[in-house]
Amino acid sequence: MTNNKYVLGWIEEMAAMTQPDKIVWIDGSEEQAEALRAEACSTGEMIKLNQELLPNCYLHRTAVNDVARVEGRTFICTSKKEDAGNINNWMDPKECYAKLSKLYTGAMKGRTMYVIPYSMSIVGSPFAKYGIELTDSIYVVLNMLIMTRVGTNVLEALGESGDFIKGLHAKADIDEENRYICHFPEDNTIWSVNSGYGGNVLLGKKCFALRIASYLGRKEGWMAEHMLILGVEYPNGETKYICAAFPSACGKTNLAMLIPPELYKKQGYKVWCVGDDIAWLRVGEDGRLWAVNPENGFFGVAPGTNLNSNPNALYTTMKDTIFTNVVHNKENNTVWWEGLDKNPPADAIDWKGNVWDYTKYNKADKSTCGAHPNSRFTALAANCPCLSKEFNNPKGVPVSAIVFGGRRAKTAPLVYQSTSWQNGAFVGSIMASETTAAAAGAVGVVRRDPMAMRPFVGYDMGDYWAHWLKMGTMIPNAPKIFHVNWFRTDADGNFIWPGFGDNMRVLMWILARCEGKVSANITPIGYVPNAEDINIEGLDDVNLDTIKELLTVDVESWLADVENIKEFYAQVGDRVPQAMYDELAALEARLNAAK
Ligand code: OXD
Ligand code: MN
Repeated sequence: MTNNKYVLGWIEEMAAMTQPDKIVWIDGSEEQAEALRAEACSTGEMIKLNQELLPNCYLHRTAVNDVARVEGRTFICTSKKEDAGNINNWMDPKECYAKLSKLYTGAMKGRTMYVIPYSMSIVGSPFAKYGIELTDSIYVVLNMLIMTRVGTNVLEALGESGDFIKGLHAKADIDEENRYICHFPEDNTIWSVNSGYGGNVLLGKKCFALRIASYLGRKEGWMAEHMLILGVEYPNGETKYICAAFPSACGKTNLAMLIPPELYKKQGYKVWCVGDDIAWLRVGEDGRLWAVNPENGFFGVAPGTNLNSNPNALYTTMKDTIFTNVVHNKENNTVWWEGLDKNPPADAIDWKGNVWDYTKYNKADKSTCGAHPNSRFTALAANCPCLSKEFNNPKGVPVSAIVFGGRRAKTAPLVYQSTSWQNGAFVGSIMASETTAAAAGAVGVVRRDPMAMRPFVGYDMGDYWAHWLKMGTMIPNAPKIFHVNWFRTDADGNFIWPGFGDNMRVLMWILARCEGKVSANITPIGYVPNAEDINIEGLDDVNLDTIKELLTVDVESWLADVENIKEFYAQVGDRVPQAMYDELAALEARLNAAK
């Protein structure tokens, strides 16, 4: 498939270590994919679903000990510990290569090594970066065929160059104790062993497109961010783009595929999805910031996805999809998950492969769920009904606004705008979510998750913030930066804001601000809307007083938050830029003055 000596030499070395019986190159063709699907079904690795109801859809179950990303076993292996920083786990590269080499030695005996040449972003685009993943899992191959652009054209585009990301994955024994997801940013290398779960083994996604790419972005002057990208089309046909970063479990995929409320729909507004998870951002010749989604599909959480919460995601999964760890509905050979509808199948197999009795399901006890709470669909972006026509534009889309968000019961208002790029980067650095009653452990514990990148920055967090600040000086026409919180609760703990499609009402204020079309109130934390400027037409349970409540800035709880931020900054360590400390001190002073 190629004469590239860097590619061939590296594969030879990895094959000598892992000792596969055969090596198969993945060419991106449908014939080869179909043969692999058939092989996976013959071994039980996948189950072919009802081809009339779910054409080209399959079900896979991971090992029960292997259902999520493992942050505790994820390492950034830079030669100097301080370059990985305090927030990441670090291992010395030499030590890590030696340790993992032992785990890889002979790990592919009796198995096939698949060679997957793939591109993140459109092959040939100025944004594109190439990778090769070596894996002994057909499931990984089939997922990569959905999530990235795979094929011989990648090798052609790479030519003789050694500039590609080398990813090695072996399932080995799926042994939790020896599971490692290791990144060597100085060597463009990722090694993953003893897992078969998507986030740990689809190396193009979190490992490459965020951890390694964030490192490359810093070196090369661009940004890799954990952000959705959506376009709002106005009735006159013009489209404005927004990138948004939220910690997990805050509805990123739902926002990316938002259905406009009737009020906007009837005027001709439309919302288009460019991406639901990752954005690569570069400064364009016109001085604006441009974004692409480097992925080719969605690796979305299934539970809770339904015709109300996210019809576009549900339609996207109705063909060409791999479901992982959901319920197998034996009645019609389809799938089910909690929150899909109110009709759990009577004849069903749960995510562990056991007979599942839905009458024993108790919402408060996750162990009774039929689908794992982190069960997933891997679906092609091309099948998404609201996919933006710019999805395949190699230039990307120009970004008007960057939105950060968190899950805060009281502190953060529904929306506010930062006062500058530097202040916006500070707002990103203090992003946080509170644990909810739905999760195990204490309720209301604040987890700081800067820019939603806490588990995904491939280097020191303080240096990452410095890169954000530097980027601000490189974008003459920078997007405005906002913060939203859909999760304010009343005294009884009920959500006040309806969320979902109605979030568009907030996005419209954000875009109006970007165009200078609406005024706002300056508060100690930034610009907050005049309550009248959030359009509530057609909302039953929300009136002007509700909006006023949602927009209040409670000085005391913000001052308590400032103390928590100081602790977090201290934890990030001595590379926190002085500008961030200046922003923090200025915030504290403004809050004290407002007491
Ligand atoms: C994801 C995540 O799977 O952020 O996208 O965990
Ligand atoms: Mn994500």
